Amino acid sequence: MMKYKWNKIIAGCMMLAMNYKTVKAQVMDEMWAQGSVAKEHPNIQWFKDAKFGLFIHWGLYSQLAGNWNGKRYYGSGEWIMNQAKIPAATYAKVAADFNPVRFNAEEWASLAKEAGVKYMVITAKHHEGFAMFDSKVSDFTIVKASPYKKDPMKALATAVGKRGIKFGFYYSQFVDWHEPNGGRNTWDFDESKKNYQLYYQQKAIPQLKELLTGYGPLGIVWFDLPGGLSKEETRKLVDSLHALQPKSLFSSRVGQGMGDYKDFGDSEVPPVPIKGAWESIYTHNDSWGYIEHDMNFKSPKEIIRLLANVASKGGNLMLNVGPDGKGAIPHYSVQYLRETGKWLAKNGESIYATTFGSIPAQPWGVTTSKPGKLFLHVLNRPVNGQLIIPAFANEVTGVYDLITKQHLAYNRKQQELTIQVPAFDRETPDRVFVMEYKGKQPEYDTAAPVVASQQYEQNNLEAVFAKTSGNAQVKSLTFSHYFGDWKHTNCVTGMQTMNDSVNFKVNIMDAGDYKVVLEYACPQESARQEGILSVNGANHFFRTLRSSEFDKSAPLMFIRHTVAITTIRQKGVYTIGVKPVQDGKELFKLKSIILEPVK
Ligand code: JFZ
Repeated sequence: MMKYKWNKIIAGCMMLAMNYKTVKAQVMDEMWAQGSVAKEHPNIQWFKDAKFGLFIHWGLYSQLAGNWNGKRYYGSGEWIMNQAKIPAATYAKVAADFNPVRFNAEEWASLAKEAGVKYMVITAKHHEGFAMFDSKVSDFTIVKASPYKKDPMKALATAVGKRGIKFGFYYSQFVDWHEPNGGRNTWDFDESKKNYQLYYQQKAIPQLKELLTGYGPLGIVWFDLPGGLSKEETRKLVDSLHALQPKSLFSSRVGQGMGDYKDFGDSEVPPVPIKGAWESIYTHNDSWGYIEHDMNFKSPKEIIRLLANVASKGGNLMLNVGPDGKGAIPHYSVQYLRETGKWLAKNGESIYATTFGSIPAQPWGVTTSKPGKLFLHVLNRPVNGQLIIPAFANEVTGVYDLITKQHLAYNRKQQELTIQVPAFDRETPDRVFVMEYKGKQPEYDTAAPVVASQQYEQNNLEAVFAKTSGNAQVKSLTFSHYFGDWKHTNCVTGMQTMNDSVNFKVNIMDAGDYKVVLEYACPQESARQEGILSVNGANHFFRTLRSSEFDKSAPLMFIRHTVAITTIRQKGVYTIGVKPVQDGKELFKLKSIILEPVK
C-alpha cells in the first residue's frame, strides 16, 4: 500500500524542529502552513466543529469475513482479494452469495446518532470494484449482481440526513481490481498495458457523478489512494465534481494537494497540534472490512481517550466499523459506540466545536479549547489531587467540573497554576474540568519542557519532544501487526557515533527518587552496545538489550529498560540525555524515556 508524503513532511519538520528553538518556531509555522490546505473551503466550519465521524467499510469482502478457500486471512479484510490474489472473475462470483437481509438503514443511522458522531462516510466502491449502490455504468453492482437487488445507500442517505448527521461516500477512484484498466490488479492484468483513462472515463468518473447526483447533499467525498491521473486531469475531475456539489468536502486522498482537508495515514495522530482542517482515521479493531476472527476491539475508554487526544491537536477522529455480509454491525462496535455516545452526551462541550489546547500534553492529560475556555481532559489523576499547569499567563477567572459545575480551588505561582481536583475513580475514561480565563488563547508553546512528578505512576518523555544533535533525528516509523493495519510511532533514530545524542528538558515538579526507564526497539545488530544516560549531573552506563528488527510488515517490539535511579532533591527544570559510548551500529530506536517515581 502506498505511503503518503505526509509522514515524510512530518518527520522532516520534526527533525528540523528538534535542533534549534528558533528553527523550531519557524518549523512549527511551516507545519501550520503545511497542515492547512491553501485556501480553506467556504463550507469547512461544520467539519472542523464536528470532531467525530463514523467510517463504514462494507462490501463483498464483508461476506467473505476474512476467509477464502478455507484459509483465514488477517489484517485488512477489504484487501482479501489482493492478499489471496483471487482472479477477478472468481471474486465476482462472491456477489451471488451477498444478500444483506439484516441491513437496516434506520438502525445504522440511529446508532450513529447515539454514538454522537456528526458525520458518516460509507464505502460506495472499494478496491474490489463492486458498487454498493445502483450504478448504471457497471453490472458489478449490488442491484444487478447480488440477490439483494436493492440500493442500500438511498435508504441510508435519507435515514442519516433526517437525523442531522452529514452523509458521505468513500470511493476508490484509482484502485479497482475488477477492471482490466483499473489500478493495481497485477495478478490478472499487466499494469504496464493498462489504459487508466479508459477506466476513469467508463467507470470511475461516471460513478462519482452518479453518487454526487443521486443521493442528496453529500457532506464529504472520501477519495483513496490516487493514481493514473495527471495534475491537470485531477484538477479537471475535482472541478467537475465540485460543480455538482459545491458544498461537499473532498478528502486529501483525491491527490495532488487538491483535497479540502487533510487525512493522515491510517491509525495515525500527529504528535503536536496541526492548524487547519484534518482527520485521523482508525479501525475499531484491526481491520476496516469485517473479519469474523478479528476481536481486537478498542474499549469505550480507548475510543474516548483517542477522541480527546485527536481533538487536543485540533483534528477530527473518524472511527470505522465493518458490518458483516448480512448487514449487521458487530456487537462490540454497537455496544462501545453507544458507551462513547453516553460520555459525549455529558462531555460533548469539551469536544465539539473545540480546537487544540495551548498546553502540550501533560502527565495528567490533554487540553481542548474554545475562546476564553480551556478544557482539561484528566486521564491520569495526580495522587495528591494537585493538577499542575506549568505555564499559563492569562488571568484565570474560574475552574469548575464540566458536569457538576462544582468550582475548584486553585492558586498561582508566577505562570504555574495548581488546581485542586476532587477524588474520582481512576478508571474514569476522561474527567473534564473547565478553566475560564481572560484574554485570547495563548500560542501553543512548542518549547515548553515536559512535566514530570511523583504524583503519577509514570511520566513519559515522548521522542517528539526531544532535542537531537549530530545524526540523531526524530522519525515517524511505520510498521504493522497484520497486513494493512499500519501503526506509526515517533522514535529518535540515528544515534551511532559519540557525536549523536538526544536531550529532553524536563520540568520535575516534586523532589524524590525516580527510576529512569529507556523505552526502545533494538535489533540483534544493535544489541550489547554501550550507551550513557546523563541526568541530574550524573552519568550512568548501560548496555542495549535486543528486542526486535524494524520491518514494516511486522510488529516493532519495544523494551522498557531501567538503566538508573536518580534522586531529585528539588523541583526544577532538568536535562536528561542519552548517547552512544562508542562509534558503532545505531544504538536503538528510542520511543521515550519514562520517569517512574520510586514509592
Ligand atoms: C486505504 C485502503 O487501502 C484501506 O483498505 C482502507 O480503506 C484505508 C482507509 O485506506 O489504505 C491506506 C491508504 C493510505 C495510507 C495507508 C493505508 N497511508 O497514506 O498511510
